[in-house]
Amino acid sequence: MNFSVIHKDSRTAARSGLLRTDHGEIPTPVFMPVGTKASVKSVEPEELTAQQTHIILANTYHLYLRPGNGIVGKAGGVHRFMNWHKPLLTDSGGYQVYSLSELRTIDEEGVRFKSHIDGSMLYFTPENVIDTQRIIGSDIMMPLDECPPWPAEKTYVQESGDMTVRWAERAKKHFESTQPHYNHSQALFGITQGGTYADLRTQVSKELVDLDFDGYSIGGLAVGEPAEEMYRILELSHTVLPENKPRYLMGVGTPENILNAIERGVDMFDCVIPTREARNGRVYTRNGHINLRSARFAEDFTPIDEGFDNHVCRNYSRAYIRHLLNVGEILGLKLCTLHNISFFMWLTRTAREQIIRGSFREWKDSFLQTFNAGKQ
Ligand code: PRF
Repeated sequence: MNFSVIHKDSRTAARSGLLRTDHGEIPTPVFMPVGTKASVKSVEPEELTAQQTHIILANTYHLYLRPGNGIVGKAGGVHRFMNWHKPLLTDSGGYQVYSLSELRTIDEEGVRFKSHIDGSMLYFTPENVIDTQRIIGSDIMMPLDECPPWPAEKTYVQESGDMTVRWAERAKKHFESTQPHYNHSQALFGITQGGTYADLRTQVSKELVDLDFDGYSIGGLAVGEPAEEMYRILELSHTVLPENKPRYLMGVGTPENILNAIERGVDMFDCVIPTREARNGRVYTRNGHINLRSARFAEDFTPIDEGFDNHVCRNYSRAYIRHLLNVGEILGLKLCTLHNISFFMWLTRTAREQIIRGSFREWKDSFLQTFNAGKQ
């Protein structure tokens, strides 16, 4: 993997870059649709490509539980298994263990937890989640970390952050002593923690920078803290993380969060918002989001976003998609998903173009003004 910053905004910390992997190039800033279980729900890989998706995210935790390393290995890795031949990033599973499983116990060695599928007891260590990601064959891997809740006592966040750094060191060592299983190289990012405590966040970030990762994920944010707190930590991260390495803000977010994070130097994002909300009928337009299940769209034969150039807006009306949702046709969920993915890809692509053009700030302000004015 190789990353270059191509253009730096003169008035903000925003930058545009190019991330090169053996599965292709990723222009940044970039949004990564979530395909937790090796599927972006309801969408085929070629349809993702048609919506200009460059990279997707899958989860080590889910794939380890089902179908398991044996089957993923026999398939020749997740790219071949799911027929997605562009870049793939995997989360380590740490975060999912904390949010999904019961009975977890964390100690220095790793995290023991009960599977949310069959109740069996499982164990993740910094080393074995690297092994699993070697089998998955993701282009970009994440180390095991611990994401404290918000708010949390400072002493807890400190101890947890220190442990995340020790785990990152073990992950890096194991990464360096193992080889990819397939014919492409794999990168390993570090994940910063430290909650919203500036001194802890700085300390963890610096220690990870000393370990020299291929990129840096910013974890432990968007866990319930006010957006302003998150932005403050991003500003701090910008000053501590190396300029020539990609920065990935995990699990973010709304269009507003994404643009504000780009303004503060973030390059990569993933979030379930576009895909999950689509399945509840919420679709994004440049005038805010609307819910297509609403009766007020019953006779609205205009596209979701008039003049928005994507497959769904060119071919279908609000009334038709509302009808599909109303009668429970699965095509309704799929069209909403395709549209939202296309919208989020447009958002980060346009941010990139505006950074290159030198007009990011103005564009962002005017986009958000229109977007927030129309929100309902
Ligand atoms: N750690 C990991 N994955 C994550 C997070 C984290 O802190 C977050 C927090 N927003 C989302 N996904 N490993």
